[in-house]
Amino acid sequence: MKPGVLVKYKDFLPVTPETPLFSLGEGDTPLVRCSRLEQEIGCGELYLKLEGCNPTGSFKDRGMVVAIAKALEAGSQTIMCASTGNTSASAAAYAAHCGLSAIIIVPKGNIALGKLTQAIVYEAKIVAINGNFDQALSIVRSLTEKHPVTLVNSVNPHRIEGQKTAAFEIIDVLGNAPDYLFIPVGNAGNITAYWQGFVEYCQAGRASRKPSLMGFQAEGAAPIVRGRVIKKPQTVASAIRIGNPASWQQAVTARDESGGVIDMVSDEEIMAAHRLMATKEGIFGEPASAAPLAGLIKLSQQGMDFSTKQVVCVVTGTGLKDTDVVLKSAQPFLELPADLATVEQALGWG
Ligand code: AN7
Repeated sequence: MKPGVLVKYKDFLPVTPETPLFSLGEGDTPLVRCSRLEQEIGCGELYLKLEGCNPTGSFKDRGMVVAIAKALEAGSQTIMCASTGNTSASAAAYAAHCGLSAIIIVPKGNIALGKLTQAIVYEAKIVAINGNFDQALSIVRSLTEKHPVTLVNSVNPHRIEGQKTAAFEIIDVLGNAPDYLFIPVGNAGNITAYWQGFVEYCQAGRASRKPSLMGFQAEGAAPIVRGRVIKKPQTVASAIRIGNPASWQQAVTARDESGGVIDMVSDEEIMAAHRLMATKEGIFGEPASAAPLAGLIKLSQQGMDFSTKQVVCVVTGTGLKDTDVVLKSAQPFLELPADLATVEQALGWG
């Protein structure tokens, strides 16, 4: 049995004797060496961290298990979040596992169907608003101040605490921090969490260096890159369709302290990387999860030399939640009668 994040990293987490310890199997996700992409890009060592292998299919489970444990410890009965989809899926699952009620607010029409399906099957109370994620988060912040409900968005510090364990795992596997960590940036909680994790592991003597953090937003939803709130964010990567990130300042700090960058990639670059990840390595991430690889390709094409560098890209969520985006642009495939000779001939062996 996998110990889960709470048990495995309890010495680094706000776990007290009163904190309930449970797990849906989050954490300990694969770090996959991608030699075909290394050749394609001209990268010394490239690893993809498959966060889609978490129980609800995204990195959110690492933070949610801690946030829910602390909510239980505090005697809370209901949790609430705004979400572009993955946070709500994770919140609803962990709430169900622990017998809590979950209320989620999502932007109508801009959440991948797999994620909505998760919230439905776990029987969260779902509110779809005619608005975007930023508006949903603003509503949730007000409601959780007024009512006895625990907010489990990443403005809840326990979420960040749990999510930092992904940085620990990378160091545990590689033996030290990589040169670069590429990561998508939406509400900016995860880049904040990774930086905290790398800093803490260094302080604890588990690593002798820290990586440069390379955050990537989508071009139509790039408030940090542009230095202003984006009122109507747009991108094919619905998970990071966020115009006013809650952890904006923390992300800028992570960037600056790590000597990294926060840059942006176009939807075309995201989808090209999404396809490359699948066809070159057999890894199916959701569009937002392809932003880091798109960023690595962009910087490499701009002349940045990664040929002697060790690079980790975080694939934050599984592609199975957002099949629409693939099927919409899919090439037609063969449809034939169930006849040996016909199939043989169509495959060119006729
Ligand atoms: C796959 O679920 O904001 O910068 O409400 O689902 O920590 O926000 C999701 C974000 C990257 C960005 N990749 O992380 C939500 C939500 C995937 C995501 C991000 C998200 P943050």
